[in-house]
Amino acid sequence: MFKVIKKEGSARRGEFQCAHGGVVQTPVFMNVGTQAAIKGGLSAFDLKDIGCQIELSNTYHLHLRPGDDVVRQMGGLHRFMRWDGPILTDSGGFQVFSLASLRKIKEEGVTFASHLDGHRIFMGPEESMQIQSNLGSDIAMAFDECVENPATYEYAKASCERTLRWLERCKKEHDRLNGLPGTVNPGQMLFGINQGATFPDLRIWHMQEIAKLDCDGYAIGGLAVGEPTETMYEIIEAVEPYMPADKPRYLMGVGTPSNIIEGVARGVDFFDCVMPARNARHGKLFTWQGTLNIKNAKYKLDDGPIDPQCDCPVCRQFSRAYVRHLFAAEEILAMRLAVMHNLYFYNKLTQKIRDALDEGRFAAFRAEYSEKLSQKI
Ligand code: PRF
Ligand code: ZN
Repeated sequence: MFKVIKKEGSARRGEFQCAHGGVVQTPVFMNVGTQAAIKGGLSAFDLKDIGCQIELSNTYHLHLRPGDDVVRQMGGLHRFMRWDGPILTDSGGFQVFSLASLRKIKEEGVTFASHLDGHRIFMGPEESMQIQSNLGSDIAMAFDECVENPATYEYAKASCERTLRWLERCKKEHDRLNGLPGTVNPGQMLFGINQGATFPDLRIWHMQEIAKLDCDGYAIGGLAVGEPTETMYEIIEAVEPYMPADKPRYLMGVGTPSNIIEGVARGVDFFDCVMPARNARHGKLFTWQGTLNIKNAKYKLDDGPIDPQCDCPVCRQFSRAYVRHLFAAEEILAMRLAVMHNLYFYNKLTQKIRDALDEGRFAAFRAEYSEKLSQKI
C-alpha cells in the first residue's frame, strides 16, 4: 500500500494508497479539521481549492461532540463532512493528555473529565479503536500516552512499555472491528506510535518492539512538546533507522515550514500541525520570502497580494490592504482568507518538496528554503 518511488539521502518520495480518494503523494501535510471542520470556516469545498490531499480529525473531540455514534449513523465521517478524500483520525491519546483534566492513568486506560462539561469519561485502546471505527477514517492512530516534557527516565520507560501493551490491544481490537459486518470502513488502516520522551535508548527499544506488530504505518509521537528543536531532530535521527523502510512515517504535530523540510530530510513522509491555521487567525501569514503580520500598518495601502509568489485563491483575488482591513474590522472573512492562504502555502510546500525529490534537487531546495521560510519579513 506504500511505495517509495525515489530517495535522496534519507528523504523519501512516496505514494500511499487509501480506501477513500485514491493515492496520497508523499511527503504530505495533513490539513487539520479537529471537529470535522477546518478552523476559520473552511469546508470540504475549500479543501479541494487549497490543494489538500488528506484531512485529519480527532477521536476525542468527535466522541464528545456530536458523538461517534451520531457520525456512524450519518454514514461515517467522510459522508458527514462531505469530504471524499482520505481522512486520518488521531486516537485521543494526545488530546486526553493536553486538554482534559483530572486524568487518571491505569493499565486499562485513562479516566478524565471532559473539557466541555466536566463529565467523567473512560478511554482505553479498545474504546479509541471503537470510536475510530465508528468514524470510519482511512487511518486510525493507536491509543498512546504522550508524556510531558521534561520526563524522568523511570516515568518515560514505564509509560512507553504501557503504550506498547496498548498497541497490542489496539491491533487486536482493530482487526476484530474491521471484520465485523456493517463496519463503516472495513479498509481502515492502523498506525503505531513511537514514544520514549527524549531518551534515545527508550525510543529505539520501543520502535523495535512496535515494528514487530506489523502496523500499516508508524508515527513518531511525543515530540514538539517543549524540547529544543535540535533534540527533536536528534530523536528522529535515532529512531529512523529502526522504522520499517516500506511503511509510511508520520511526525505528529510538526511543525514550522523549516521543521517539515528538516523532517523530510530525516526520512519522514507525513506531517500535521495546527500552526498554519492558528497563525493565520492571528494575522501571521507564511510567504515564500518569510512570515509577515498582515495587521501591520504598513499594509494599509498595499494593493499587492499577500505573497506575490503565491497562486492561491486569496492571492489571485485580494490585496494585502483588503485582508488587513478585514482583520481590523473583525470580519469572519479575515480568518477564512488568512487560513486559506496559509494552508495552501503548506500544501504547496510539500508539493515543492515532492517536485524537488522527483527531480533529484531536494538538497538544493533545503539549502534555499529551510531557514528562509521561518524568518520575519
Ligand atoms: N500522540 C498522539 N497524537 C499526537 C502526539 C502524540 O504524541 C503529538 C505530539 N507532538 C501530536 N499529536 N496520539
Ligand atoms: Zn496565497
